[in-house]
Amino acid sequence: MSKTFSSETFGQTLPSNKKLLAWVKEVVELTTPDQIFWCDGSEEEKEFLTKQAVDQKILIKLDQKKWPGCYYHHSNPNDVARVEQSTFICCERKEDAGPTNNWAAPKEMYDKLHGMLRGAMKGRTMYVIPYLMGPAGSPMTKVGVELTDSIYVVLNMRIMTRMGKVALKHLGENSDFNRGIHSVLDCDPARRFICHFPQDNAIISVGSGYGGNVLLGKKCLALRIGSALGRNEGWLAEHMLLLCLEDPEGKKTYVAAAFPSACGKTNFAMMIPPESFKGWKVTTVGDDIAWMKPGADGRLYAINPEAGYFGVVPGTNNKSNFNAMRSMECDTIFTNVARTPDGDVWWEGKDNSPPKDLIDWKGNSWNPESGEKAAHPNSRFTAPMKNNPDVAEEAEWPEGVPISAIVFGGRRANTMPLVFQAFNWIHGVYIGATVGSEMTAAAAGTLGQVRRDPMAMLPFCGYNMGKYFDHWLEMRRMIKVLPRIFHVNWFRKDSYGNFLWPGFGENMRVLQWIAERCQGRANGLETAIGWMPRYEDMNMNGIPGGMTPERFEALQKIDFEEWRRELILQDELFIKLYRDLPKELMCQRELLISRL
Ligand code: GTP
Ligand code: SPV
Ligand code: MN
Repeated sequence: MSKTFSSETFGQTLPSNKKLLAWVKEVVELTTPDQIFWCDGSEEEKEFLTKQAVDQKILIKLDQKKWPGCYYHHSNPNDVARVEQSTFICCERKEDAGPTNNWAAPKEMYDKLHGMLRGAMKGRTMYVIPYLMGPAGSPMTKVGVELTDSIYVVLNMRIMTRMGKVALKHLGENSDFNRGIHSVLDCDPARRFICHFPQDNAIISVGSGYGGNVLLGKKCLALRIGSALGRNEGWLAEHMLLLCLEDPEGKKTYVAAAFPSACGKTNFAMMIPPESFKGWKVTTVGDDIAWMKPGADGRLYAINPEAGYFGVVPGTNNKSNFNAMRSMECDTIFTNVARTPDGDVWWEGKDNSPPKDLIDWKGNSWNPESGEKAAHPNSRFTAPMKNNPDVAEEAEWPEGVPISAIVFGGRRANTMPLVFQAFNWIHGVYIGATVGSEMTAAAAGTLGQVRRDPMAMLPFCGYNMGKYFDHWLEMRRMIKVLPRIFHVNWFRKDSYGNFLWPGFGENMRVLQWIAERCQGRANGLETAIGWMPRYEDMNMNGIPGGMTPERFEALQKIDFEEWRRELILQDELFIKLYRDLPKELMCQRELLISRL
């Protein structure tokens, strides 16, 4: 092996784990980096790497008075979001990946990727990043090791995961760890592949340097590989936020919620209740991913496998998400927002006064008259979880939190009411399986188009979606105290195109109804689609702009013409999945039609 930086710079010795050493050696021989850097996760290492990143112009240092410990990164303009068309599940049989995933045979894909990786790190440094998904000491925690030639990936992974020595210690001599290889190559979209090998617990990502494509612990391990592991091991890996709601008597209710990318998970998880909700408090367990497993007491327990937030920036301000603003005040990496020459940052929706001399996300001076956005709509902040003033103490609990409610939601201008509750678990699985949402900038694709995004997992399920629904139905047998299931939509619009619901902190009103339904305290009306609150069942005190019964009726309206269309759209997914679709879901569909 060539030179190992950190053993010289920080006195770190190489781990003794033979499987790990042998695999790193193999990848070194394939990619031939000039140097190998074993990350230990220390502060000294962070300083050293940050300085290098600044010297290499990968990071720009922000004004340290305004933004202590914060840095800025421009990604390649061709590389600003996840790319679903380049994301593959590589298992032996195509039908195991299912009709909603891109599939390739493992051997062919390995050959192709190894060909691209051969000599790819020549002249570069290969960083070895051992990391944990989950709190140290949790029985649910998994170990991953990412080998990457991107210093930006290292600095992001050290925020997003528990990284370095802590992970090597957890791993010990065990050979059970996820093997991740990442190389930016020449960042050519034509040579961009994000590939998962569930049977080998392995990931290879090439040709990108951005977010979910390259921070391999996040979407690749915690969701795609994780969902496949969960199916075999009896748990669920979900694209869900986790929050703790505490009522004025101090009673805590834990809620998990799945909304598609850029549809409000971070905002809901960090919500601050309106003034009129005296004594109510929301704390954040997680904002993107939940791993959920039945506990010995029969309840469903969830951990957040991450240690940081990779959050959407545009639209974030002190009013919409106060805790996100606090989270990004220090030790944060900003990617693709707008900046000023003197080290300040700005984005659409921050405030109404863009500073003079703004430099847009592409690095060009920005002209407010150009009609172009200064910050990319999918620009992000990477911030440590502990920056959040309202982070839940439970985020570090190895056993996780017992879930009372599971909430599904999408971004829908019509059809979907503000909130309704499923009749039971199977009906809830049907509601989750049929979630539709308008596409957002979080993935390259057609903005605004409604597509089915079952359980917000369409881009993240690592195996056949039909089998995944089966797994959800199977879980019912393993959970004795079943969480109640709900559906929400913050995005319904009136005929003028304005949101009918104020959203953000005001979502507390919906959350209160949900929590009280779980406790059997709140009333609801049985309707064709589920249980719904009436106007008088929700606390509407002090809603900005007011909420009349008429407006609430528009929000909750079940429009039969819209639902007829909705059922046709649901059919598209069901037909695609027909081979493996559980009968229970077809049956739920028939029941819904007969009720409507
Ligand atoms: P990913 O990180 O991509 O998984 O996204 P996310 O689900 O965490 O979404 P996030 O909370 O970052 O919100 C995305 C966008 O939706 C932001 O621009 C928010 O301002 C907007 N948004 C969030 N909550 C609400 C809401 O209640 N109402 C409205 N109208 N917009 C919202
Ligand atoms: C998402 O797209 O759901 C994200 C951002 O959370 S990324 O990490 O890029 O996948
Ligand atoms: Mn996400």
